[in-house]
Amino acid sequence: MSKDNSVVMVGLGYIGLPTAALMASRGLQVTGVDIQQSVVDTINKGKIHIVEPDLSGLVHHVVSQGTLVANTQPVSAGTYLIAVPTPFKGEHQPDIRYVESATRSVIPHLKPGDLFIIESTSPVGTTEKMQALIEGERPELKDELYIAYCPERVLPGNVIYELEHNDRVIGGVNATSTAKALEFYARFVKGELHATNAKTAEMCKLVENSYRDVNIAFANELSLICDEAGINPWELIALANKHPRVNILQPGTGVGGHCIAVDPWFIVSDFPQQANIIRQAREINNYKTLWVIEKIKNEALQFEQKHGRVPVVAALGLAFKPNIDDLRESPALEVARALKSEGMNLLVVEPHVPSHAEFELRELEDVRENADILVVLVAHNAFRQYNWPAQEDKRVLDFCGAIKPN
Ligand code: SAJ
Repeated sequence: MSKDNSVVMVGLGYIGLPTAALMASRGLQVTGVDIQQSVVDTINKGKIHIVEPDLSGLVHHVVSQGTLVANTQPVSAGTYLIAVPTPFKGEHQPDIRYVESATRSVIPHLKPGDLFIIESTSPVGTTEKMQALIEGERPELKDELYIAYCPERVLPGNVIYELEHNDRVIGGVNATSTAKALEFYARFVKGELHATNAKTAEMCKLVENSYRDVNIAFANELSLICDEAGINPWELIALANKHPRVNILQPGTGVGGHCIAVDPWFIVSDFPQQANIIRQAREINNYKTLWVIEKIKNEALQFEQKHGRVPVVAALGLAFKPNIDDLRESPALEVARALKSEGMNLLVVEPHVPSHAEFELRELEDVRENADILVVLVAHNAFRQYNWPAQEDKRVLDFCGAIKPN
């Protein structure tokens, strides 16, 4: 492997494409594989189909120099990486069908000495399952391949930098596999590489996101308690965080994105007896979004009773977190949709996207003048930094501590 520069990356999504492009810019010859012809065509034109700062220029560069080529089928290579989605099936059960079909797609190309690495977030034991699948189909390759798991841990919006600089946890199915995988990542990762076994590496990824989910749930639970007690939760948290060993996260509209609201269920579903705090954290963070919707509905009702007309409600923010244009699995979007389906007179502001299929997007200035109730759903800097004039006549419900104390 060490002299073989060829890599196949199966899955050209939010992780696979940036990783493929980074490897291609560091002297590796990469074939990116995606089942969608349109994705393959877009990339081969040097363009991208996802939103991520700095990715477009990098992909354009490596495609023009010929070190990244996209294809709908794998080709023969020295290293195979799998970065396909692991969605849910049924009630929060992890579905590893795409990891399995990606693995099956490379099996005919495998030869002794090849390195096979799974990066997709996966339930514990997946790497060993894929090893068994490969060895079942190609028994002659038993003990001839290097097989490992290495999760990515990049933050959407900062992927290119973090792919290169974050530490990586690398777990092989045996010590030689771990060593081979370490040698491979050392070719393009500047962060430290930490060796372990496959199961620990799989669990490590799930634990990282569960840790964050539990800590956000703590903050969200505090915000519900504070609402009852008449205390500003952001002031409270800022003060508590002055303690040298306390670092509480921020309450908000709920937890969105593709990772933190998903990965903890992989632990809960496999360890239902033990994973109690992890399950409750998920439930609290999901409930927080419903609570926000109820709060807004109540406020609108009170307005109607007082003024004899339905209020104009402005929803500020649709993205799943501050200062990005990513609306995937966004609690703010869920709130806006729920208000719209209630027939509310709704104005929506999302400064990070040019347009939206379901909502006509407005300027901040416009809604500030015309709305009766302002609800802040995402703590975008654009809202934080806006010069909000004192307006006695307007109600402001700030669910993320962006503009004024509740
Ligand atoms: N959130 C809060 N309060 C906070 C922090 C976040 O409500 O104090 C909310 C955000 O608004 C958002 C959600 O949580 O809706 C998740 O945002 P995030 O910035 O915490 O995380 P993601 O989903 O963008 O990325 C996470 C990262 N994991 C960790 O920080 C442990 C990233 O490193 C992972 O690579 C990524 O998940 C992934 O792909 O698993």
